[in-house]
Amino acid sequence: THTPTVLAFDLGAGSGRALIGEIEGAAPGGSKRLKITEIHRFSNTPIRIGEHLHWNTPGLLQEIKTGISKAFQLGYKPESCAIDTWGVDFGLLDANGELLGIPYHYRDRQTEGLVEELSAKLGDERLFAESGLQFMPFNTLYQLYAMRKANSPKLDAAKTLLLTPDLLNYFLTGRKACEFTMATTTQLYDPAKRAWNKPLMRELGLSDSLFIEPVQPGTEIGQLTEEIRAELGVPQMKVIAAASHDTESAAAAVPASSPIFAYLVSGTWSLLGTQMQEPLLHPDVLKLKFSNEGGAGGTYHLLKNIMGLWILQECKRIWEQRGEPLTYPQLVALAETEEPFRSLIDPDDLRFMNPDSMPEEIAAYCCESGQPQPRTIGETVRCILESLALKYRMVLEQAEQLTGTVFDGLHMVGGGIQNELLCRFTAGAIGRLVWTGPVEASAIGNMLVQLKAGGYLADMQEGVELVKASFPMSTYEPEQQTEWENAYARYQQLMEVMSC
Ligand code: ADP
Ligand code: LRH
Repeated sequence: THTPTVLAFDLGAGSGRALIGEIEGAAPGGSKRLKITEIHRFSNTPIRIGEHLHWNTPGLLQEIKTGISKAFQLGYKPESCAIDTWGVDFGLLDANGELLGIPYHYRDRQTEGLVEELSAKLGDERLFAESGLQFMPFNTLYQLYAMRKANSPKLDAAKTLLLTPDLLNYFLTGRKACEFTMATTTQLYDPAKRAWNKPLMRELGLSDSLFIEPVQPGTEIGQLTEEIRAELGVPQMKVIAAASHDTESAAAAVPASSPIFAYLVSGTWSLLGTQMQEPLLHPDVLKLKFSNEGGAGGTYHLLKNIMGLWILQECKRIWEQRGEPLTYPQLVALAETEEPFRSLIDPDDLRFMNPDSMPEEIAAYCCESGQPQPRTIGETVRCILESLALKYRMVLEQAEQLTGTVFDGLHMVGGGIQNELLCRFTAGAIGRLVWTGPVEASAIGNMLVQLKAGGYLADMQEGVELVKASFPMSTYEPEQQTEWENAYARYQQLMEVMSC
């Protein structure tokens, strides 16, 4: 029997992977399952050149090529492949269709101060009404404005802007396209008008023809170019637009039992939100700093970017540099035996976006807020994980307030769910059930869009059913409710004091 097979590339800010997805039992009457096999994994390390931080875009393309080669060498026959990546970042193409310069990394410091500057110039209400987004300093809007202010010759020469997945798809197929879910991360796409915000582009001195008309997830971009097929020795393969924003691919694979549910995509970032049919452009969404981002299958998602496990990743990197190379399980084990709630931080304080030394930044925050500074690695990790869990409670309650919904629990997906202590803490902090799985939600959501495009799924809901049938979930019950309630009260006070 024919086994529908697709290849998914999921590129996170920390690492990328290639996975094969196969529908087993696809014969009529069989019970269908999605089998996933990781065939390639690589790290995604930013490169500092002079003052700027960049992505290693050619290196990422090379890893994607390796993934394609491996798939065929291993004997798989994927009908299509698709790429999802982190949001907001882009490459600029010149009039000959060549890449101009090396794409910037969203943690590059060129956008510092620009959120305040554009808010003063244009007003928060307008900026929000025309984008529906939380004003994150790295949004495409601020990056382009930074280039404009720096009189970037690259920006002057640019004819087309392609967001990262679209750029990589272009390298594979020679076709320029713009995928909808990524477009909605730019802060230059107007969700009410469902169109690019060209007046705003012109007002900021940006060309209004840089952006291409968005296409929906599932659109066929093209086939691998002849050059790539010859280089890799592989046959023809379709390249499909996934829900190319990794967060939205992950959200499409949440194994929820009802259409209204809360989820947390846990990786470098923590994205906590809920699926909607329409963007919610109420002023309270602006006040509580939530985003409306386009999703797969015509959905919109109301969610908040929380700084996430980036904080732990950075500490791990610094400790490694200082001669203490520890694995995640080792770090978690150290935290587990530490004293609870010794010190807490607001993970979303912008000081944690890209400090020189994360452990020192955490210590400084604790000192300034009159709390004991973490002295050991274990104390630091505990502080990070408890603070994240408490932040999740705050954001979950805000999501309920904005949508008028009560969620019975929280679905967690992504690499971060391998941190069982964080999952336990989250259940404790929110005082409700936490369901975890799958770890590879982004790659799976990517596959679902391809399988639907191939005619193997009627709609995205059938994809969710397939996920439920194929991957086990774990459940965490809330523990130590009195302790967590007390910690939350303390946390709320801390947020008030530190926001003054
Ligand atoms: P991204 O796609 O954003 O790069 P992932 O979804 O791969 O992120 O998740 C990466 C995070 O998962 C890491 O920051 C780390 O905190 C966590 N993680 C990965 N492996 C483990 C593990 N074995 N135990 C605990 N946590 C882990
Ligand atoms: C998570 C993510 C998030 C974006 C950030 C830049 O990987 O895509 O949704 O805001 O990266």
